[in-house]
Amino acid sequence: MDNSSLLMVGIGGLGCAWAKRAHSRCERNIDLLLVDSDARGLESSTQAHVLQLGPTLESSGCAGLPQLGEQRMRALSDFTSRVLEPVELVIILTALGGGSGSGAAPEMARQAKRRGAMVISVAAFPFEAQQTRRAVAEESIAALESYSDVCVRLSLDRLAWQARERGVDWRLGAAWIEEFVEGIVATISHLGLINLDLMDLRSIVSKGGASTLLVAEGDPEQPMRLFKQAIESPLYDVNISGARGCLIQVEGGTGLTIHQLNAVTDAFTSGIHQDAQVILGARTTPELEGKIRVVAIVSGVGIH
Ligand SMILES: Nc1nc2c(ncn2[C@@H]2O[C@H](COP(=O)(O)OP(=O)(O)OP(=O)(O)O)[C@@H](O)[C@H]2O)c(=O)[nH]1
Ligand SMILES: [Mg+2]
Repeated sequence: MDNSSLLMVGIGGLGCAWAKRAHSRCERNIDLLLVDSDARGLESSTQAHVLQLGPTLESSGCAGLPQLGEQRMRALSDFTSRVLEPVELVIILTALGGGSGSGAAPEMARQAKRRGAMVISVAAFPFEAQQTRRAVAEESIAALESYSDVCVRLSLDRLAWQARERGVDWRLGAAWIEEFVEGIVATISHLGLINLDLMDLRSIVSKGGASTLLVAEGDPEQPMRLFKQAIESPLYDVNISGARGCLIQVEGGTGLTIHQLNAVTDAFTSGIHQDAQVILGARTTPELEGKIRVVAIVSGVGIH
């Protein structure tokens, strides 16, 4: 797949920071667009499209005003139209609760959708203690979900907890997000043994209901542990038990066996609806010798 047909978009301060780091791990496979009102967030060491929201002379944010973020994003639709021209799939990364991300992310998703692209959004929720920001986030996520084919909710509390475990600053240490996005991009951009493509993805996400993504990497002989790792990630509370659709892409080293493939597929689909549509893809890559990576897109999910 041509990499200009995939676009990663970081929106707002944290969203841009995460997108830059995630992009540096898969830059050959996906283009990058950074959107923020604060110029400091837009500097990038890799090649990126850059979009500053609003007047360029001030380097402040949207001061927690999502309406401002949305208006400014709307005003830039000529630019986004050009960037979106060849794009088939957009992955949006943002943290909600401020002005830029909460306002501009749903508008970006709306513009991408209107141009016929598929939209996967990864949106973090503010800390429990930040009640005002959480109210802003609740409103924004409803709009973002309505314009996204898959919307993955993350919890900043869980991300911060995990960063502490790894001994890093939570703002910089979102390694989990990098791995997660890298997994998605690798899955979508590589051709598999059993070939999956965007049509398969569309067929799964068109099931209706909420959708989410699970990503895990580890020992191919420990399928249940991989599944637990995916479920216990910094996702917002997700319950996949009633899911109606599941697309699973498994990547392993050249030693990947059919037995391992079946075991991991069983682990990831054991709890979903018995009549769910399951689409399976697999590929081998020398980079993953002795390891296995699973990316599952689950649709028809209830979020509690
Ligand atoms: N406690 C704390 N939370 C933060 C901090 N920075 C970001 N956050 C959280 O992350 C969310 C998103 O922050 P940003 O990405 O900086 O917001 P933005 O989209 O750039 O929004 P504006 O700066 O208002 O335009 C906020 O709602 C907070 O919940 C910080 O320094 N301390
Ligand atoms: Mg900001």
